[in-house]
Amino acid sequence: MPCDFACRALRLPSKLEISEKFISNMQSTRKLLVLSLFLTILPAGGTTLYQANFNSQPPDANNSTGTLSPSIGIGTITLLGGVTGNYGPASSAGGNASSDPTTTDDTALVLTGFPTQSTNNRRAGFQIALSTVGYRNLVLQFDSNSSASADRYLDLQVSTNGGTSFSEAGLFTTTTANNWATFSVNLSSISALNNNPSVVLKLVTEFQPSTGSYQGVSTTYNGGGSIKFDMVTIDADLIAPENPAWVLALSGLLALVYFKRGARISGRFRFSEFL
Ligand SMILES: [Ca+2]
Ligand SMILES: [Ca+2]
Repeated sequence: MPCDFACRALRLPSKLEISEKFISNMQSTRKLLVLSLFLTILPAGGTTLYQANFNSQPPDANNSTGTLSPSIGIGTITLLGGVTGNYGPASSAGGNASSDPTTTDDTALVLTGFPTQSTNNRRAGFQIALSTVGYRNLVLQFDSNSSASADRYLDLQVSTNGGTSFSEAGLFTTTTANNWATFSVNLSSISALNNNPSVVLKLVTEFQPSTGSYQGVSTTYNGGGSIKFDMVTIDADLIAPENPAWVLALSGLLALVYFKRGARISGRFRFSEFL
């Protein structure tokens, strides 16, 4: 309705102006309510916490050079048990390739110099030290390619105290030589790995189970065999931050105001008009 003389003199808003302003306020209230509820129920989602593709950073068009520095995230690789680390191509003519999507300068970590037969069980390989603070439900995945005389068993051990102690977490078996294969293990059942600043994952060669000796992939074991690694990846779920008390309180207050005012005008507006 138009504003009459007295209304204009006092600069009072008309009923129409009041209704428009009220609707605008209600719409703003709805947006805040939706935002606060979104903050309250923010879900966790999978993400790559760490990845090492061993490719040079930046690329140098030479797949015999590379780096132990991660391509994603933060973590430190250390070689164990006296093995020698080199870099080499992650693909070869006539053979398959690792899962690294890089098409040029695709490099793998190549470990050689493994223990002589029946010595240093679960000692030779490499480890990754990293923090999982803010993450949970870890999944380790890696590609490997072993020569015929390399040990066929890779043992995964995990530490939740910076390497002071380790526990068994998986055993991976390779029976086809010179073949890239992808291995994966879900570590979500080990809750101590979650949100932990001192996680260490260790991949080391292991004797054939229940025996005291290594077993070659497809021929007699020889410590001079090699094992290549690529795309060592740790995926995890981001831990949603707990909403502070004021967000929860605001959510409740906005909900109360919204529905109380909505009920008061229920005869004039439908709820759907605010959606
Ligand atoms: Ca390179
Ligand atoms: Ca690579």
